Amino acid sequence: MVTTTGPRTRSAARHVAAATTAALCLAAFLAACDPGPAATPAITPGTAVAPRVVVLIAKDYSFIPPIVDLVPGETVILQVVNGGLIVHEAVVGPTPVQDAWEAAEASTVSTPPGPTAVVSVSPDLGGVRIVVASGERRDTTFVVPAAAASEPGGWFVGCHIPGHWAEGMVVPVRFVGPDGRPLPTLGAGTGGTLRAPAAAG
Ligand SMILES: [Cu+2]
Repeated sequence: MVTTTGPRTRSAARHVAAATTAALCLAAFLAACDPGPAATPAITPGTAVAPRVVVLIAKDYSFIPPIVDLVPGETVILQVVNGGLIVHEAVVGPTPVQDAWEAAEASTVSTPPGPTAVVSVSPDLGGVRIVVASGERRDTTFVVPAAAASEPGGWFVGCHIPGHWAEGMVVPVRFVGPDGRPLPTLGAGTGGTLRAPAAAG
């Protein structure tokens, strides 16, 4: 058997070398461009003088957007729009707050149609609760606690009108810095699995 290193073989070798070089360049390019943790668009944190508007749209039975970005320490105007056919609410706060409202409102499950039943929770577990009738909008000014990102379990926006959380009316809060980069957090708000409130089992 005769082997040669004729023009075709040398040409193939050049192609292999070129392909290898291209692969190495691509790898170097991708390494240089590694974006790290997913970033959201930069946020200008709200202040007492110039609160940032955060729009939450409630539907039957979900929230838009699917993740709510908040900057610890900022002042926001929570603008809750109910685009559904029935009353909804937006409870904003950490897991204990969500659990408290779920338990409190469970007692209203058999109330007849009409005005929303009056329910309450311990003031230290109140968080922010914004009840909005179908087709209406309510604006609420809220200062995000500076230490919110370090609370275990994460923060959520949820609706606790009986059955609504279970239907899917809960979205996580993602705490981010002013540059839009997610902050280290102990909670599930950066994409972990949402669990049902304690009262719902
Ligand atoms: Cu609801």
